[in-house]
Amino acid sequence: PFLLTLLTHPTFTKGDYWTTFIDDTPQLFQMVASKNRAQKLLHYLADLAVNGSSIKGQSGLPKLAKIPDVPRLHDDQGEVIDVINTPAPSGWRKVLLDHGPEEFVKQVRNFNGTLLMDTTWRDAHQSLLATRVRTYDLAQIAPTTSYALSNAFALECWGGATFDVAMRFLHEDPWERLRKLRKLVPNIPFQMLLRGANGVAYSSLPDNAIDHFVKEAKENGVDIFRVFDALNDLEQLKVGVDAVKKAGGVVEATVCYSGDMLQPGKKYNLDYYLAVVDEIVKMGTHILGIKDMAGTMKPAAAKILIGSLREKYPDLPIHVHTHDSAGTAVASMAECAIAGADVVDVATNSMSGLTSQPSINALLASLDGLVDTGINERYVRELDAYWAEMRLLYSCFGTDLKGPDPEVYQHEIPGGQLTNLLFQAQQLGLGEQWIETKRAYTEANLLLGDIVKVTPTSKVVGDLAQFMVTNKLTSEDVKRLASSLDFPDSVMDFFEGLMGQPYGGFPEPLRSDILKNKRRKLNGRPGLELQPFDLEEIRNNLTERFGDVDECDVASYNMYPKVYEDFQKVREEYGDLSVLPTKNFLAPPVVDEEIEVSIEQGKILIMKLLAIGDLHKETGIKEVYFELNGELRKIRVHDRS
Ligand code: 3PY
Ligand code: ZN
Repeated sequence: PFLLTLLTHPTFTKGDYWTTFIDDTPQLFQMVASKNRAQKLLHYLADLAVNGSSIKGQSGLPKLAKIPDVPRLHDDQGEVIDVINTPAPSGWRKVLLDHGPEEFVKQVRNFNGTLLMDTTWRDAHQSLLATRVRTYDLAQIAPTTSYALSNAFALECWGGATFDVAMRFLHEDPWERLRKLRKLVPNIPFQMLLRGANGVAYSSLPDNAIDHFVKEAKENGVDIFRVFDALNDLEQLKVGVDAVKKAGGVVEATVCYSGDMLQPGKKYNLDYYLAVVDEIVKMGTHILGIKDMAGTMKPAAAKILIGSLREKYPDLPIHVHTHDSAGTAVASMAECAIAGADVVDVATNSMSGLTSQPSINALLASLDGLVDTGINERYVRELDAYWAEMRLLYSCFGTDLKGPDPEVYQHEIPGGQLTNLLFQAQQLGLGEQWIETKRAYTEANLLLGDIVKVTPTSKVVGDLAQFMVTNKLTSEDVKRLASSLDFPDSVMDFFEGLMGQPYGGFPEPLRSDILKNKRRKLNGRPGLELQPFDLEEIRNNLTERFGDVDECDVASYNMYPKVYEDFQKVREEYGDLSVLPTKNFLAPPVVDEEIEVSIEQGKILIMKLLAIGDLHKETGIKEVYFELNGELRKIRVHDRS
């Protein structure tokens, strides 16, 4: 392509070139670069045209065959607000940037009411749409969101599973997402979910990798870090907390709420939570997070828990997170607000309910006349029109969950995992399979010692449950045959101690039987056993292999080495796929449809599929013809059918 560009450049064709032509014409290289990018995108579209989508978890095509409309916001006089050219009203981020974390949380605590965090960009789509919402769609709605939610405490937009899924399944760079959104939303704090000493991975990393990751996250746009440990292991939690402190971020050290504490005889009861919070307060945190990942905090429990904490720690800002799996989240969050929580989590209406967070407008209505939130009810209602269309656009990733699951108080499956397991059971016809999965999950949890279940420990319980169902094993069978069974890796990791120490210790003799001759037994913090990463060497190594890399690439590689390598390979082949509209990322191009893509400021590509040639039987190749900005292009694609 370089030679072709060179030969067709007007200067060259006129013949009046000279030897320094290339040096004096740097735009030539830019032309070559953007032609390369266009060519790579055509390759992706051609492959999609011939072989269909290879995006994991996709079943069928999007129900919406267009780019969703960006809704318009109206002011009190009914006039349309020009959100692109009118700077959004300044919000809590200005307080944070002007005065720092201590003063920020003081003002949050002094706010006369309860603030809201919107989780739509992270947990809501993680819980409902397999974390598949792409940067393209978030960026489209970002300016409107920045206006509509300008008084929100924060937007949760990063961390959790989004990091892994962005690279692994969407082939996009999570860091680029963060930077892009940050630019578009300067006024609302950004919050991320950090899995303590696991970072955004599934088991512990060396401490220096966590410090490095958090530093980059802060520098690239995260303001507030919700740090949790899946077992409420304080040593593990502290690794994340210390990393955020060092990076200068707002620390939201979090206790995970597990099960219905109102039921008698529960391992995780009010005394347990109060004791954990005491330790968290001693550790030093700007905000206390309470993370009800399965949505098992009933309204009465919310009132007691938040009420007790409020009384004990009058100055401590409290932020509560829940899921609506049981259908009670609006009521619970209303109780939290009334009992003195400073922030509660909600999602936009069309991305709320079921395994996601409670609906923002339902909570606003529940609190109307009782508790102020600072949120403009009309703006968020108008904003939601976008997400109603997004549900259609991402319909190929949704599950068919139709209503609340009252059994969540028994099985305690976290929201995101509930959708996942349901999806798998659905493939097998739901019915008995689903009932059995839930029963096995409850049994597996008890076998493991009734642990706190959230990533990564929820995966351990889920894997063990599926192992038991597949191999038709009862709890008694597992105990009896423990030393000879070939358990899933996650179960082995858990028993080894790689996810930290569970409250009350590991169940014995099961642990010893399972680990026998296969794994060591860690009884302290796993990070103490891990060698620090040589970050410079990693960077040099990545530079050698992939060219231009930065500290964010190093952090991605540290979290997910293999996923990062695969991501780089896809990028090498297809370029930056995040620029494609979602419909064109998921659905094969249609003949004569114009696909418009902006690859950089002022650089628009218009691609149009013209025809797909016949299969060359000997080579298995099909030729796919496109028009690219009016020029004919031919792409050869291997037919994998
Ligand atoms: C995650 O760790 O991804 C979670 O959402 C836990 O709730
Ligand atoms: Zn959650």
